[in-house]
Amino acid sequence: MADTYYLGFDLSTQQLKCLVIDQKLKLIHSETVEFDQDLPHYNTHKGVYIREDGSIECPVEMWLEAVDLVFLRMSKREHLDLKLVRAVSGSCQQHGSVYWTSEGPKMLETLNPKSSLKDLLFPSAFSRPVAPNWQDHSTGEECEAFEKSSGGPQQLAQITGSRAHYRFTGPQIMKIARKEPKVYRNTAKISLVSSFLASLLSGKFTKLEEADACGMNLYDIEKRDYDDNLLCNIDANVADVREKLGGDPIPSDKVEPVGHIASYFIEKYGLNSKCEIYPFTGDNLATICSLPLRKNDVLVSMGTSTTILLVTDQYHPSPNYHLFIHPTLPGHYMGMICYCNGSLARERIRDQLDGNHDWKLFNEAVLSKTLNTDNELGIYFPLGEIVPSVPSSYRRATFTKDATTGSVTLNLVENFPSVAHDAKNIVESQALSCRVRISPLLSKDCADTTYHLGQNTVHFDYDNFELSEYAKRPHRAFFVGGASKNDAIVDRFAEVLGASDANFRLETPNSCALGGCYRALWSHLFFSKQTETSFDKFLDKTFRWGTDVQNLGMGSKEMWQHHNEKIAVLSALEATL
Ligand code: ADP
Ligand code: XUL
Repeated sequence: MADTYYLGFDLSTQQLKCLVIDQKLKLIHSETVEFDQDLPHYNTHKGVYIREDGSIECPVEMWLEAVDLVFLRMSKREHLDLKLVRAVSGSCQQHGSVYWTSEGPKMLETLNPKSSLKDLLFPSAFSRPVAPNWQDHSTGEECEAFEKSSGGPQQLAQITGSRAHYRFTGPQIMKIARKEPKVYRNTAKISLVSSFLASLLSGKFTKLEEADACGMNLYDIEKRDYDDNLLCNIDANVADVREKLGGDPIPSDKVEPVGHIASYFIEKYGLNSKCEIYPFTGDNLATICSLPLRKNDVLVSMGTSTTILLVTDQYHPSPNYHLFIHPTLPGHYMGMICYCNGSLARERIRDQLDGNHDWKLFNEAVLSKTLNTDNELGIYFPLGEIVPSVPSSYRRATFTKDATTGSVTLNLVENFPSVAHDAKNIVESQALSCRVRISPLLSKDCADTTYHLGQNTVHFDYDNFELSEYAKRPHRAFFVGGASKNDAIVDRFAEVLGASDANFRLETPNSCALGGCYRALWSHLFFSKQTETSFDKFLDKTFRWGTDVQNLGMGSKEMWQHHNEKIAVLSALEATL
């Protein structure tokens, strides 16, 4: 069978990347345009402009130029025949928005390949030359208005999957409507960055994609419709706001191309007129599509901060994390939990143990069987934390538990006997915090019935559950990011999370773009009736398990049970923050 190719784009903050895979998921090519380096005339710093009032924005013109440049470079690669590309999808930085004039969408439909996207579209297609970036923090007043109009953070999270956030698109559009009324009036359509790129490639204005639309504080996830009350924050003329957003988003369970590649790209760069464009989504959502993640699987990303992504069928929103509609699995959601205090907090303890920044002593402490921390627990937040939502704080405690009632008595202490205790305790408490926050998102059948946690009620964030709620184990855990190279840290995390089926470690340097490639391939096969398999099963079957992941085996069940003893203690210790 002749090879066919699938493109996955990633328009992130600092670069535009395009990966090419074949039908067997083999990576054929990777092309990147680095904004600061390759397009220095925009004078961006790490891809953005930081304004005096603190706003953070990206030049739309630069993105147009980047799209031409990435295609130009690919069209010159001898081993890459762009005629073989059957389908395209991808992902973009979440929450950013692009503002079109009424001419803009029409101009997309008549792109002349003799010119460039930038010269053809800029500035007249856009009512605003810049797009708000997810790092922007300038919408404090608007966030307040969003929470007030819905009854508070918890109610807003219940409706939209998240409480109000500066970066979310609803508050961002509201700010523009208030502070730049002329721009808002001149805006006929608004795209998310993901639907903007899909629009460029298909040569027509493309609706928002539903999973990415959950990052706006505007979309009622259970009703699967925009919430009029929330839209009202932008403009009382709700019908007009809906019109600007292009009507209902593209439902995530609809597998259909938004169109074919625009003739501009066919004539200019040699793409095939049959090449289909599938919806683009947000980068975190695409990351879960880059791995064979199924319901109750969890991805632990151990970068500077710790981010947990998990696939769930439980709609249990919280103001402390995010739920999005899953981009490819009908009836499922993606949970995203972000902790500020990940690697940096561990590094501080490492450096107290070893001034040369070596992890050896830290790791020995984490794995030590003789260092007894059984009646200790510590919380280490050098930075203010999101989950739980508290300012910078440290707590160390020893505890006793009443054998009959299970009630916990804490004894707060200044220090443990040595810093080695802190090393062991920080990894345990970070992992335990992840564990208790993912439990309500795991299906009921994840409960380990061989172990009884007891009936006492414990409090975490906005939840008061019986301890037994936390007897759930994810099916599989995937560890990625800088600190996942560290065996001691990963072993302990795996032990506390207690995945029932497997633990894996993998490198995901290109995860968002790869997720786009896989979505393009699967969507093409599904739409053309070459497969009836769902996305997760398809990827599970075709994933290169032998080469792309390292199986870390199973954690010990005894150790998982051992850490259960500290759930009520963590709840009590967090109550002191
Ligand atoms: P980001 O995506 O946030 O830029 P990375 O995924 O590259 O970050 O991870 C960077 C973090 O990984 C650093 O803060 C560092 O502490 C941590 N890290 C790197 N190597 C190790 C290691 N061997 N052991 C523990 N942590 C490590
Ligand atoms: C997610 C978020 C960031 C951006 C990065 O809510 O704001 O992860 O998506 O591109």
